[in-house]
Amino acid sequence: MVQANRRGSRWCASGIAWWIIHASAFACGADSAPAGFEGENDAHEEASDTDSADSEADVSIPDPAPGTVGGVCTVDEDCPAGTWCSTVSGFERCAPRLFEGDPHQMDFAFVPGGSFQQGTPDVTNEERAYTATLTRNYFVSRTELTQGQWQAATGGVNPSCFQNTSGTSCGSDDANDSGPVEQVDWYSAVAYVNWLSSQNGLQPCYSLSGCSDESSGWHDGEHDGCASATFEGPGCTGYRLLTESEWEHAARGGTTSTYYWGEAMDETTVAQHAWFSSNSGNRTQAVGQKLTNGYGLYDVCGNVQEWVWDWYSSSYPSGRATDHLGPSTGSSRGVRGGGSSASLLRSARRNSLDPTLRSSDLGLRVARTIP
Ligand SMILES: [Ca+2]
Repeated sequence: MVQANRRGSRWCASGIAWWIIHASAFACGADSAPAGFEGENDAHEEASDTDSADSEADVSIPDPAPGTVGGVCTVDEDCPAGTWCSTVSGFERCAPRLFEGDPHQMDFAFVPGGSFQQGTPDVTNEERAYTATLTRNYFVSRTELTQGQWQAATGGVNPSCFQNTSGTSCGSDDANDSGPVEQVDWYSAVAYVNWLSSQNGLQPCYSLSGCSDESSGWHDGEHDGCASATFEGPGCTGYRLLTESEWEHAARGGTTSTYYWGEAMDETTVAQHAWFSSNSGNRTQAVGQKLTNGYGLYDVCGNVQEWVWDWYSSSYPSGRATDHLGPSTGSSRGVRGGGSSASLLRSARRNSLDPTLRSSDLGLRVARTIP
């Protein structure tokens, strides 16, 4: 099922591929699901230790007190050390401050924990909805990680294809600081967020072992793979990737609609919110130009796809689950938030890819649990 899910199409120009590797929910899902599929798990599905399929009531997570980490604020002086008052109107919160004084400062949005319906109602495919509960509030970077931010971490190494600001061929002029970093494999994404934690005196959230290219490291975005990767769990205080459940909750921005802007899928409406096949010019675009969702996040749908923590499983938990981390093993990692066509920009739409894959439409977004 996982391999069958790796359906792809590509846009090529000037001999360089702008890969749109997408698993079509329509091609792989409900239409061909056999009777009795619902409730069955594939070979990779294995509940994680922190899962609890239960009958608990929905939980409500307290909002951080004003002036504490994640709390509302008016000016920087309201916020504790290591944070600042995010200045975007309507989203003022004491958010982490990275790279003090650096032009590539990362801006984080506050996402409240709680319960929500993850997936799509009334389907029996890999999006079959369940009640997901997230027991923590968390920060999510408001944009996809940029090339400038990646280079600030790597001393200028840029793995991206679209280092230029125009055209459909890979460029090497390094002029695209505001473009999303891409051609980053999953292991390099994990190594990057661990690096962010270590730079800021925080607990690294992942342990990688048995990596095949430890000599060259993660800076070039090309990790050939590791024997194992372990996650400290959502209680980890450092920077990390989102879990798939956290990603969808953040992407919905408080909505239950098909798209975070509602149900409209006409090109004019979609183009106000997302870069996709009709308006992207078959390449990535600078982050943060479209309308945000309800939590202040840009480009959650469209532009690059974003790695998440979870191994992919073709079924969600049945009923309810709390702090779901996905299966404990697998062959592909979850990828969310891309989509070449409007129908693939749905908040519930899932995808997965080999964790060693690098692609010019595949990057990451950074998260952190609010203590
Ligand atoms: Ca995206």
